[in-house]
Amino acid sequence: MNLLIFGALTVLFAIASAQRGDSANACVVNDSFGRYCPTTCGVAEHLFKYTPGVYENLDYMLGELERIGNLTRGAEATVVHMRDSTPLAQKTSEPDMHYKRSTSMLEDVIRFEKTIISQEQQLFELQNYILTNERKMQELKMLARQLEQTCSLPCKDTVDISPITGTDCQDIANKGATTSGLYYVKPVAATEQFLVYCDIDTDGRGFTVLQRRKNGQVPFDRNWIPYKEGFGYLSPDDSTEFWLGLEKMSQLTAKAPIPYALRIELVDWLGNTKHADYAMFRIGAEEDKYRLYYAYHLGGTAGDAFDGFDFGEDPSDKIYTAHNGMQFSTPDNDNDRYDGNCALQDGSGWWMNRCHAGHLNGRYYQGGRYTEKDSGAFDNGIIWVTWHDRWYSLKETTMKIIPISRLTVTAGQQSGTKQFGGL
Ligand SMILES: [Ca+2]
Repeated sequence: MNLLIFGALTVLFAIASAQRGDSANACVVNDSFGRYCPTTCGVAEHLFKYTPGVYENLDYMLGELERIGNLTRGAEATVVHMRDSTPLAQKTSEPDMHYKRSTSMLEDVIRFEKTIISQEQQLFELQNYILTNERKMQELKMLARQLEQTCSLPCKDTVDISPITGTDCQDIANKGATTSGLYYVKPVAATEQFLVYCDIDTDGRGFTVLQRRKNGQVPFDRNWIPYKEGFGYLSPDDSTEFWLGLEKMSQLTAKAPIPYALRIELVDWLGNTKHADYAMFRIGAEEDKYRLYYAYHLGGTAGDAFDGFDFGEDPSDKIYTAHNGMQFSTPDNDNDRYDGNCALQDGSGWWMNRCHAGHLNGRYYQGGRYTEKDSGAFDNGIIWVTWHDRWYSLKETTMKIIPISRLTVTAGQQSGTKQFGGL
């Protein structure tokens, strides 16, 4: 643009100066143009006549061109200044004030936009939080209503305990008790009476229950004192798990004037029921670590796991897994015949040998089947290997005692309809 303007100006100056220079010369008439044609001088005269106007116009145009030229140069300078000052403003510590101000404003705008977006996000999250809380409150209100309905029913905080007492449950049944439930017994060797669950059947047999597993709600991973004193819950409807306690078991059996039979009842996860009976069952005193004694296996459908089991790994397996004559062991009181601690490994209390073939205080495994991975390498379930293998944990167990003379139901005794082993 610049070159074009200067070019145009140069041409105009050249024309103007040429015309002015020529106008000073006088016209020389030349007749050879003829009478009907204007002479050279006529043309010159005509030309001179218009010259002042042309000059005037030219001067005006020059002025205009110069003004435009000046304006263009100014605009160009501004553009150049802007172009040059931008990087300068970015680099120098004291940038152009306008640039600085506009940049700062822009940054503010961006910052505000970010803040707005962030706050919108926070609002969205808070709204969600409120909705979740409202839902939870609705659920809680519903639960509260359900609880109110439940609590409006009269609560039963007492248990009916029969006034009939005796030395054991058979004694109580002999005195006329016909229903299973909670009774106080006072064995000959006991200084105080204590509560037991009596399993009394229609044949008038009264079993005193020592141990009950049925749902895994009571942990059996306990130490010496709880196993001595007893733990779990006695309930009148046989709905809870418990361990009566070694001291009571010892009081019931060790110095009893009549020999006892131990009946073990087992239920697997298919609902099958089996049992094992042992004659002359008794539990020693605490000084002898509540040692297990029995005379022999009376029979039953579950096999004799207390006699040990040959797992096929070592011929000595059977001897080292027999339970008769074993002292009781708990994780904190190792009385087993193993270099290690069976009760600690299995997390239970039991008459451990090295270690067991029958283990009714083992860990409760829902569904029965478990693996070394589940148990930490040890067969620590509720085991009776003469029925199910040691990686199968039984669903329910009962250990109960009865005077051996009453174990077998004989004809003419009470209703007399059941035969031996009938459950
Ligand atoms: Ca040991």
